[in-house]
Amino acid sequence: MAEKKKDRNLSIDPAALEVLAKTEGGNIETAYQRYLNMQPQCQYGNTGICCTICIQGPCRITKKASKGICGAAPYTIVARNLLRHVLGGTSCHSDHGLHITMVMKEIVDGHGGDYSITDSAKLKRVADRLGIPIEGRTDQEILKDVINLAMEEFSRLDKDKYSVWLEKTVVPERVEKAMDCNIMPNSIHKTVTESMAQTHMGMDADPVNLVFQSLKTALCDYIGMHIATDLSDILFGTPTPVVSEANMGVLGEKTVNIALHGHNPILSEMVVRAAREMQDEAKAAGAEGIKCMGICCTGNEVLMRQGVPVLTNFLSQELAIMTGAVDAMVVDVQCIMPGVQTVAECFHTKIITTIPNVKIPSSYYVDFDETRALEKAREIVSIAIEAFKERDPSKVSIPQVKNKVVAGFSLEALTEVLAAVNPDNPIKVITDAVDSGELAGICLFAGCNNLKVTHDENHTVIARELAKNNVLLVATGCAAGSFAKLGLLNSDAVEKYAGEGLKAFLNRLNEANKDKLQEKMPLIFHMGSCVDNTRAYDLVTALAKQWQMDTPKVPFAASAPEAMSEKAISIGSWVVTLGMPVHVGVIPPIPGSALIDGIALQIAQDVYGGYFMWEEDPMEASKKLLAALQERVWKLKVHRMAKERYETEAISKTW
Ligand code: NFS
Ligand code: SF4
Repeated sequence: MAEKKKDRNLSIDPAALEVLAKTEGGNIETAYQRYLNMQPQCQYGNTGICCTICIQGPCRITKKASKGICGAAPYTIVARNLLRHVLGGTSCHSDHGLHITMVMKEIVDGHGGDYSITDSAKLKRVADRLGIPIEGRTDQEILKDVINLAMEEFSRLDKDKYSVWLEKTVVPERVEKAMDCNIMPNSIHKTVTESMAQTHMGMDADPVNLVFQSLKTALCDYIGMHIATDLSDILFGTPTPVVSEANMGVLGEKTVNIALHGHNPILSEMVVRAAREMQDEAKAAGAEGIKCMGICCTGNEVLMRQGVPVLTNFLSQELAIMTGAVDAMVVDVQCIMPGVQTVAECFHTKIITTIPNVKIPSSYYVDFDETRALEKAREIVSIAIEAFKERDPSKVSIPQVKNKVVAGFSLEALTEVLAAVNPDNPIKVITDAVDSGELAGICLFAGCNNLKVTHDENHTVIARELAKNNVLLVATGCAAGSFAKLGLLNSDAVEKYAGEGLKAFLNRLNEANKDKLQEKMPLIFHMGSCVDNTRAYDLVTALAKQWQMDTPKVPFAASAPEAMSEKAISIGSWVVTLGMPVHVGVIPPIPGSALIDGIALQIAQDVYGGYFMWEEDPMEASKKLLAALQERVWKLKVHRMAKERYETEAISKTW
């Protein structure tokens, strides 16, 4: 197995391959090399049957030792590890949401500094959805209530008061389901504390109880993410269609190049603003100006709202530095490989960490104090300008690879595009196209890169296959990063890869929007960063309402073809809980227990309508996703016919 992995292509991204080829035989180490050094990886850990919860361990399940030292069975160990993974993801997303909440609390209290409400219409929409009065009130008054409620979503302790953000954003059947299964969260912090306690040595040994708690925790992930997206839109604006470009060719030979890496727009928005103001300083240093560009989800945030180009996605973050043309890499939170610092030390690049709980030894640390945000952002840009002066031209080698990107499809923006076809009921444009057979369903591509599979390959192969079969595609996170880099987020890709039905659908949108939008529709709609998976799920909710069905009948599937992080596991878990089939292209550490594996792959469907599919082969994965969509389209049709024939309401709670 390890040998096979060594022979495999490392990436299908031509820019990444170019950088890798140049350094082959050189001494700069990257994740691609470290992955090979790591082979063979431990199969106990890989399948989930290694427990390190207490320090009598590690306990591995073998033929000789069928239980942990404390007597924990494999199903307990796998389920407990799963809950710990979900906890990691949930905490990360919720911490991100909380950070934005607390910055906005400052606005409420009258010391927002450089931050203020940008999108008052979104504020009103969010408030209205949450049941907060908006009539005759100022933005400041409405925001106060929204932020107080957001803070309660983290801290509520009463056992009979439940998350409002969850209740108000999904269909009522999903809330009922969560209540029935006793997984409706009171609040994020309460659930996280419960779950950490539940996974301590000598606490819960019941695998089913642990799995249910994983789903409850995953719902907190959804709440934290939804808060992050809603508040980011209010603070920085709801994305609208934007044209940009992606891949390492966006690096300027003569500009100060600042890579924005991480997740939270609180920092990156300010750096983009400061960079725009400081062009003259860069010129005084001999540069032609300053260019910002994004990596990972901070990249997605500033692409969506500011049109900032995409430099690369997760796996190739170190390779971007190896072009010799990145002057500063500014990072906030999550998915930052510590390896970037080691690579940066071979060049003039400065790694700038900014957040108290994300530091890297030897990097620059600029404490990003939000009360002095713009001043701090200027300090960061100044470091980049200084670094530019030290750039060694003999080390610069920029792959001339870039592709046009049309992005910015928040659900609001997508709805507006659809409204050009049907102003009275925009979402019906999609449901009609599915009902008529023009579209085979909708698929969300989400998630990361993972060296266990070839970089970017699963993403692209599955997307092209689904497009050929007329599936409407939306994307977030590093999946969207892959598509951006490899030229799938533009209308040329529609010509190349879309089946006839999808083409006809997108052309109808083009025709209706031709006076409004400068660009034609892309093959895949980029909905934003990973927290913006809630935008994609809001689309599911809108479709369910239009079809008057609970979500398990909606022909919508999700795929994380190259899942890597704990966040991907928590997202996948709430997407399943909220009724969707989820394909994962890298098998998570679950199959070590046949019971837990069976729950994920099958039993989940009986309870929630959603379920997981593990499939590493991209062509097989495409077939499974298409089959899952087909089944739902068929059920939808049967129910509609029953409804028409017997003039009854469709039985919305069965599937
Ligand atoms: Ni999502 Fe976005 Fe990328 Fe994965 Fe990391 S950046 S939050 S976790 S690797 S998609
Ligand atoms: Fe081993 Fe039990 Fe400790 Fe886990 S909790 S390490 S199974 S003794």
